Amino acid sequence: MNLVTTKDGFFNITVASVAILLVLTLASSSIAVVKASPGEWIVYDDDESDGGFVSKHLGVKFSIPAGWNKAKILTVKFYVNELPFIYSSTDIAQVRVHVYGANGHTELSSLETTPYQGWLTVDLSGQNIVVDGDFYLTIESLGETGVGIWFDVENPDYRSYYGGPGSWSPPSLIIGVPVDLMIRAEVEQVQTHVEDKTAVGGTILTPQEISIPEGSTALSVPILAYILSLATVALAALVISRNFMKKNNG
Ligand SMILES: [Ca+2]
Ligand SMILES: [Ca+2]
Repeated sequence: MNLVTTKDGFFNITVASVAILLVLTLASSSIAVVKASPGEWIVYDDDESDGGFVSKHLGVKFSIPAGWNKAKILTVKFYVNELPFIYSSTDIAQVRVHVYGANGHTELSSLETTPYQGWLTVDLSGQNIVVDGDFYLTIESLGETGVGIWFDVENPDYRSYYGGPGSWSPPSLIIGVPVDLMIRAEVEQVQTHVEDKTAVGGTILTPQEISIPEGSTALSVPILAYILSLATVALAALVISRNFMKKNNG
């Protein structure tokens, strides 16, 4: 029995809307559940330079924060005190920033940039470099002279090197005391997430690495379950009401 009344039309639209909501809710149950993770700076210097060290290639070995399994490298900062030059004091050479793995010679990424004095900041977030342990961040002069980096002598961490991949040496070999070259890394925790395969209507996904930038949010399973139950109750109520109206009208 088809009733062509204003009320019946209203119900048809409402039932269709609830059905769409249900479909959307079921589809969204495959959204990953992860927590936002802000970037964190790894710093081995005390923020007060005590001298500068010049070399063609120098860097620092970093360890990801305690308790982290994986980290994405976002930014590197080099405190430059002397620029590399090619032919004259006005002709500044490019530098190449390298990321090496824990062994100090497996290159994970590199990019060329124009150096400047002060905190030379290089964005590596677009390189999508994910590490699961130690890594090296280095700066290589592409000019005829080296590049100079400020260092700190207090509380040395024995992580600073000059030379090149496979042949790193501590600056103390030349200047006699251990130093921390002022090179810093910003990293973001990467969490490994396994999708809930029991979710109704959810797509079965394989474990994946998801990196959530600061300020991002993700819907949680309890919220989705709540929406789903509300929609189900609303749909049931509408169907009952409609049947009731049909009986009364017909
Ligand atoms: Ca110092
Ligand atoms: Ca230190």
